[in-house]
Amino acid sequence: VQPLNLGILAHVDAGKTTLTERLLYTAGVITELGSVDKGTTQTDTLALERQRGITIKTAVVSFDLGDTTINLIDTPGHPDFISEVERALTVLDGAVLVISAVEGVQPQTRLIMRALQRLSVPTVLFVNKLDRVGADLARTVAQVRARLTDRTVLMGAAAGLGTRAATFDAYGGDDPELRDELALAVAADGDGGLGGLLDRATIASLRAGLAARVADVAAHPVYGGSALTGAGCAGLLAGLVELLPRAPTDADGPATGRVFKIERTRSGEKVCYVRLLRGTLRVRDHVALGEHGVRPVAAIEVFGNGTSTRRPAATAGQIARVWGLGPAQVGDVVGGDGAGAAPFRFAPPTLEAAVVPRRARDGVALRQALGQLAEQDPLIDVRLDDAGALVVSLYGEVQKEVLAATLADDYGLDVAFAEASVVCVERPRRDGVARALLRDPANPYSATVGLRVAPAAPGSGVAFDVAFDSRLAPLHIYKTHEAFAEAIGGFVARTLELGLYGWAVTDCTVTMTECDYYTGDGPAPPGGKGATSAADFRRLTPLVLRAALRRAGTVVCEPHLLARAELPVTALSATLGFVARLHGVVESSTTHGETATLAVRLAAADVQALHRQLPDLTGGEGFVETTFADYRPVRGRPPVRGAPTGDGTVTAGGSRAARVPR
Ligand SMILES: Nc1nc2c(ncn2[C@@H]2O[C@H](COP(=O)(O)OP(=O)(O)OP(=O)(O)O)[C@@H](O)[C@H]2O)c(=O)[nH]1
Ligand SMILES: [Mg+2]
Repeated sequence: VQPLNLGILAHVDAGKTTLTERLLYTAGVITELGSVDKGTTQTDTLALERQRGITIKTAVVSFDLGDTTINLIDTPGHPDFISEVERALTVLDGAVLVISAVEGVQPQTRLIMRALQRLSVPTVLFVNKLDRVGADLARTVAQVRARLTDRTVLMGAAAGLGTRAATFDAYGGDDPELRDELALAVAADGDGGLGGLLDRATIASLRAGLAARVADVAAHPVYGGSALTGAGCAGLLAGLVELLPRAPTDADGPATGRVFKIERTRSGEKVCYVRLLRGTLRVRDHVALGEHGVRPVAAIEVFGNGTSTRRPAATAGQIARVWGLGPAQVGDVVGGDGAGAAPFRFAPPTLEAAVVPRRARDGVALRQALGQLAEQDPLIDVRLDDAGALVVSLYGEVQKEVLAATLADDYGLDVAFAEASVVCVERPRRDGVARALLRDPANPYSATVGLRVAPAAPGSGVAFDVAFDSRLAPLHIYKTHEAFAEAIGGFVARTLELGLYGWAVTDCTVTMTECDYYTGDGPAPPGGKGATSAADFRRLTPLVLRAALRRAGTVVCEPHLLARAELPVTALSATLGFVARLHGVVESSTTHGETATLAVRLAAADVQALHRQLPDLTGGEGFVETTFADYRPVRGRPPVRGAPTGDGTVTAGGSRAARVPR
């Protein structure tokens, strides 16, 4: 059997979980259909998910169809849980992007489609909820073509829209409509290769050609239906099996895989969900876990045939639940050379909030619990602030409530969150260079380190490289040039977590320009310094880097969001006035009959004000949705996090030094 790891992705509430349930039912894995509204589905299994009717964690269910094992990965759509989607994206062979035929293309739909395209994940679109009043397939497809991709191929025809009896029948055999649809796709494709398809004699070869184009992410088949009534779902399933490529299954050699989900069993055992990319993973294999060392695999379960079963091994393409990988974190690469593809990033969390236990004696337990939760979701990023309070990074209010409820339900911890505040970043203003020399008596450490920090493109993150005479690398301490560069790069990354104003420094390149050491032979450096050790580099690098950073100076930047508001036309001018007072930039403004749609870029700190004011401005008729846009320099005085020293810098004893161990 060949695995097909298939992600179900969409804006919140589009019907992913309902569709997952329906596909399981259609494939015969379950004989009774669960419902999100009753809290009885296969994938929304957490108590919180059932109470709230939203998906919070990625879940895997599987079934066999012919010679294919389909692993369905149901993801959350709420923007507070976008990091779950981020991780799922790295393990997919294909995706179904669900779009509601009533709401149409929504902000998260676009965000996800862009990510799927960037990662070259073959994607089929499913226009759901054809049974709901207001459903419109043609309008939705037109929106898809205008806002997502013009490489659509509509795979069938709908009837009875907006009623329980709505249907979607997939084209088959020689349906001329399919040829017409392909002709449209050809026109959009230019010389991309679809042109040749139309001339082919048989519909079979035409469809095979389409599958090849889907695999190349050059065409997106569009199916329609209703996950609730089941209309169109058998056709969708057949289309997925026909048109999406299978996972590569090269089982030779040692295993490489990626951890995309971690859960704890009732008894507290840690289970890692690993997508095998290459090779074979066996029980008792010792596997490398990136920076977390080497661990023996204690047990393996492989997904297939409706469940996951104990197996002695898992092979490339499969999804396995793996026991024994103690220190693993979500996102880790298991085995292999460690050089997995760089993880895909949506937006970082833009908020943080202090969390305190209501019972003072729960402090230690709270730390441990947050440490465990952070291992399942590295972006939770727990740290201690200067006042000794635990601070967690957050995407939004719903995530905050979910965290509080999880701490209460799973750990028996009653906590209070302070109001969330916006997390800024710092970017270097210009190049800054600093060095400390081995033979300088003022340098207390037995090493030479020279560093340059330079601004880099917005959104590029932190890069580290070396540019000194390679003969001067201390290979008697670090063995290889790579190991030395990795060690210094690690010290650099940790130092940059705390910039001049207390925020993390990003979008820069740090270059090691000078390096020297003393082996203990020959003339000793002044000040009675002994032979250079790893500790000298570990302690000196942060000092030099902070000096370089002070010379470069930094600009504090705050997150900006793109807010999309819908409101009655009558409320438009009042809303525009309010947005202007918040220094928002109107990117577009359109009206359809009575309704106006506004796209506005705003500082994240001001978005709350818009949320609060909108009901008043629009008589309760407006709503607003936001997505992360970018970071922009703060207007006016830059906010400082941590204890300021008075010279525009914060004490290095600030928060990051006191990271919670995981
Ligand atoms: N009428 C109708 N309702 C649907 C359909 N599919 C889903 N729903 C309803 O839409 C709501 C959301 O469905 P879910 O399956 O939870 O949507 P989701 O995309 O998984 O939501 P999140 O995981 O929270 O992002 C529920 O009330 C479903 O009953 C459909 O085809 N027709
Ligand atoms: Mg769901």
